[in-house]
Amino acid sequence: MVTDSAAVVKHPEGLPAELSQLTRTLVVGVLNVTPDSFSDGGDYLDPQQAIEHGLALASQGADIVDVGGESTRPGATAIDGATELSRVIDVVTGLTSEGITVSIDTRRSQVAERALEAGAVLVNDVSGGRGDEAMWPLMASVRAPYVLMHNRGEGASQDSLADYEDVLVEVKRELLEQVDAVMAAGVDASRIVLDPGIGFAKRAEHNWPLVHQGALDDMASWGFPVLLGASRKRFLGVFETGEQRIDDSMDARDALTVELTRRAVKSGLWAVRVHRVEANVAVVNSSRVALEEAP
Ligand code: PMM
Repeated sequence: MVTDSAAVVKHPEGLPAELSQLTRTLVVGVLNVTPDSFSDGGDYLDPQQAIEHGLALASQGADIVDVGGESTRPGATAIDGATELSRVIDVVTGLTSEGITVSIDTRRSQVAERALEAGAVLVNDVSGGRGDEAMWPLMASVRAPYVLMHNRGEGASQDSLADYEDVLVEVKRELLEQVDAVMAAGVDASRIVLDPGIGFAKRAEHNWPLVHQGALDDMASWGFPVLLGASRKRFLGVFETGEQRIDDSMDARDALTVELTRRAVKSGLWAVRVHRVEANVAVVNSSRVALEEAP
């Protein structure tokens, strides 16, 4: 029996059958193969170490391992497509050959295309299609789902673009405008996943309202599967009032991330993208237990 403790999720078309038959929120594990991502930069730059970490995320219960080769942190060093490709391609191949379900976190069509050829099942584009004009034609020609994230610009310019009167209304409007554009480029609506882009062109005062239960409920009604990527982000270090938390350790941010996963599950969001997989999987599963045990 379905109660409001966890809503049934909507999947995009084009996912492998093992995932699309699940009725719960999926857990996407973060695997950054970069020297400079903010929380795990440099940890997995060696392909073998990256593959081992990806296998560990999957064994902890990640439904998808999201491999990225370019840091999106404001101020991160820009790299070219060849460098990004050389970081990720062996890792994607190594994981898919072990039967792991992989997504590719890239704004470059060239990287997306090679990763799909190497067995990745989804393209996660934090640029919302602004990073490479060949991305949408590529996505129109393949079956894989496409994560379209809200963003207003690239790199260091992002902070100056964080200007909102009503962040939820504006994020929704801007994302749906991008949906129209990506569909006009030939991508089928059924393969689109939306993402509010927590931390992208947004400060803490914009991120917090986006993760209120009511806002997540609203996102779940936008007509598309929604992915939430709040894990370990900087805004978790401050209260909603703007006051700094005394404990802003990664452990504290992980604990808050788990709390947000609980909300995402309750709202029926499609997936959460997280660094600490085990604790988030536990929340997803305990919500399901509550669901199954409900009278
Ligand atoms: N955040 C980051 C990278 N990729 N992808 C999606 N879809 N949504 C996000 O919020 C997102 C992302 C940056 O975080 P990281 O450096 O911890 O990976």
